[in-house]
Amino acid sequence: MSHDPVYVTRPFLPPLEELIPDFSNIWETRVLTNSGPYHMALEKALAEYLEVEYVSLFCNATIALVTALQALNVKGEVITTPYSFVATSHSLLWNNIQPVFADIDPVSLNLDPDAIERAITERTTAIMPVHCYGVPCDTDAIQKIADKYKLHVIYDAAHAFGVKRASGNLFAAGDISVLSFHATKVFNTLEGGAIICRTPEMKRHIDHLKNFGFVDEVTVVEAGINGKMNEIQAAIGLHQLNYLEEALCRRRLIDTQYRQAFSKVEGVTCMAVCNESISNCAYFPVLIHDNYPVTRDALYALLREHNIFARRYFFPLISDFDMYRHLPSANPANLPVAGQIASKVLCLPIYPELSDEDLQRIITLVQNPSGEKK
Ligand code: T4K
Repeated sequence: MSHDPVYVTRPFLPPLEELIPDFSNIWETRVLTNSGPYHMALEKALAEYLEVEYVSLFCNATIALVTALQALNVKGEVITTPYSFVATSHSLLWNNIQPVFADIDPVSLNLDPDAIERAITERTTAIMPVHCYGVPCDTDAIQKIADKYKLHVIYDAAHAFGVKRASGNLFAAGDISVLSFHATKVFNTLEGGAIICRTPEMKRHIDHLKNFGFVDEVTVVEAGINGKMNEIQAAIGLHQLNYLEEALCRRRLIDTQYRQAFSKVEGVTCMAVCNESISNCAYFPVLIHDNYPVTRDALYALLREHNIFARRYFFPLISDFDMYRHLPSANPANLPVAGQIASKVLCLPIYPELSDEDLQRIITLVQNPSGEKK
């Protein structure tokens, strides 16, 4: 029996008919972009939802990361994780900053604070950690290091929308957090992103930087970029917010079913459940160990044969791409944990519309990759 393809994710969208009145309004008013009413309303709604004061919307998280570094005037070297999507360290290169890779913690898969401290040199000016898969970094330990060495902290929070933490708002950590609203994320505006910062002055600065550096009609103060989110995206975002809790609930249900199903499968481990935070279940990574009947790549291929497109996020490590490999910190001996994890990880499909039937097919294949009758 052939099945429709099942991808690692499928964007959630509100019903089209709900969007039409807003699209009609945008058509009528011809206000398409440049901080129009939907843009302003989404910034306000997100600030409320995220319980933060200052949100600046962006066209995507990559441009937001580039802009965040400019807003803080970061130069020299920045310590970051090799276990992420390549946009994290690309944002450093766009600012002529040298990425310095530090190893990750084997449980959270986020930057290991001890490794951060070991990587500091006199050229270090900032730390760019990632809340990988939405799992919060050890923000207290990172802030201690930042305070001790007077470093900025820019969190790449691309995966973290919707994560709630008991010990204080995750997005209040560091100087700046950057969110992604890409189609593949828990909350999407097709493409999109946002910067969360801590002061009105910083928000003003960021808003100038995302609009070419214009302060008013006749004054340009910096080489800003065009990082603005348009009105259609902002309108979609406002509707998405209404469905967010429902979407998160379905994700959590799938997460629980995977965990139960794999709890007794030898050679498969799921990410530890973090009691300190409520997960957004943005991804469902599993680690495939040597005592599993087949290799990680064989399981990946087996799933593909069944039209199921799991992904090896984040393999290869950023530090293993040719363009980063020459950096001294990219040496695999410096990144043993990240190297191990990248060779074992497989992200299984998780999204609100994943059907029970498809979920069961995935579970059965992972439980029994050799297809033996049991
Ligand atoms: N920092 C971190 C830590 C990130 O993970 C990312 C992005 C960024 C920064 C930068 O954020 P943005 O600038 O994008 O806002 C995807 C996403 O393109 C990327 O946004 C994301 N991280 C990364 C982890 O995943 P690919 O190359 O794996 O995407 P793609 O096109 O293969 O999509 C994966 C699956 O999703 C497809 O097989 C099918 C499904 N899909 C995808 C799209 C785009 C859909 O069903 N519809 C769609 O429109 O990078």
